[in-house]
Formats: sequence, structure tokens, C-alpha cells
Amino acid sequence: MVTKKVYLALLSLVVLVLASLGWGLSARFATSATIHYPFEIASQDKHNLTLTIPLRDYRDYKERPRPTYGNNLTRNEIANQFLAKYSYIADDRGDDALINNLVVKLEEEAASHKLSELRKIELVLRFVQSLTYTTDNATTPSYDEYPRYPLETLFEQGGDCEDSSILMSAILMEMGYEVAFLLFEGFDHMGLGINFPVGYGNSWIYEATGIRYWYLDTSGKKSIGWAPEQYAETPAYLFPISG
Ligand SMILES: [Ca+2]
Ligand SMILES: [Ca+2]
Ligand SMILES: [Ca+2]
Repeated sequence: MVTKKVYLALLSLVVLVLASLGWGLSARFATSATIHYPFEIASQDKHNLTLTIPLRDYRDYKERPRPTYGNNLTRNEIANQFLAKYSYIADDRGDDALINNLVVKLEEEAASHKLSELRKIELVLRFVQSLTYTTDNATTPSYDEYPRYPLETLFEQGGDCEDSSILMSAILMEMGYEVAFLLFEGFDHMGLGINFPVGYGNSWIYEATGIRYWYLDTSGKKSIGWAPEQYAETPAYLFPISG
């Protein structure tokens, strides 16, 4: 009789432990998303990163209001207004742990493949370019421009040119680089400039400081330093974000 009681007590203890474990696990699965990012530099040169993003952080960013823009401004003022707001989004503190984690993984990937500094920047560019290009018209039709916080772009695994430029700037700033947003004259495309001597391709000079920024086309397929042909000779508005 005693044995049976002990047996029952043990059994209920096991059930309790299992139930609480199960609850703990399901709660854990429900609070974050684990996302894999396969990407390649060439067909023989494949990479894969994994990030875990807390759902609460994603919801928090998603609920934040997007910037509004003033009227009756010159084109120069409009460009500055857009890029100043994007720079706040790029430099938000709420994603520091995630961006740091991503940078650690990218640095490890670069080190294990013995990449030069130039190739490391190319690795970051290819990672950002591998995200799906989605237009604001399709994903956020109630906004003319919907700039995404870096965490949103990572979670949704896509965005348009300002979203990928914002994400790439956050990564490169965390790596210690000086970067500038680069908005082309027609306001129809943007990318990122990096103060790193790529030595070939397209670059633009920020006149106030004389710093040359080499171009990174974050939403296209161009390699480090190169802009799509239709923008290669086009004037652009520059907005340094760091340094
Ligand atoms: Ca940040
Ligand atoms: Ca847009
Ligand atoms: Ca966007």
C-alpha cells in the first residue's frame, strides 16, 4: 500500500515536472522567432546566419509611428529631412543587442573564411542584399514612405532601398565604420556610402567635410563600390550618420 502511494506521488511529480517543462518550452517558443538567413557571395561561396528575435521587440517597433514630413520645402531640405529621420531610425538604441549579435556573427564568418577587410564589407553587403526586395506600396500601402527599423527589416526579411540602407548602416556603424546615406537626385533610389577606400567603382564626396564615400547598393545586386548604371553619374544628396 505504501509502495503504491509513493508510486502515485512520484508519478504526479513527474507529470507536474513534464507539464511545467512543456509550458516553459511553449512559452519560450511563443516569445521569439528564430530566423535563418542563407546567402551567397558566389555560387561556390555560401553562408548562413541565424538570429533569434524577441516577438515583443518586433511588435514594439511595428507599433511606433513613422516620421511625418513638412511641406513647402526645397529639394535640398526635403532630402535632409528624410535622411535625418532615417538616421534616427538607424541609430535607435532598442536593437543594440540584436545588431551587436549580428555583427559578432558576421565578424566570425569573415574571420573563419579569412576575408580581407574589403571582402568583409562585401560579405555584409551580400547579406543585406539577400533580403527580399518589397516595395512600400505593396507592404505598407497607407504610407508614401515607410522606413523600417533595422529589427523590422531583419524580422520581415525584406524591405525597400531605404530599409536596407538603414539596416546596413546600423551594421556598419556597429562595426566601427563611418557611413552616409546617399539619396539620388531624382529621389527614386538610395543606398549607402562608406568612408573606406574601396579604390574602384563609384564614390561621392560630401562637400562640407571633403570625405569620399564609396557606394554600397544595399537593395540591388551590385558588388561593393558599384552603383547601378543609371545612377553612376548622377548627383546625390549625402547625409553622414556617424563619425
Ligand atoms: Ca541600435
Ligand atoms: Ca520607400
Ligand atoms: Ca520602406
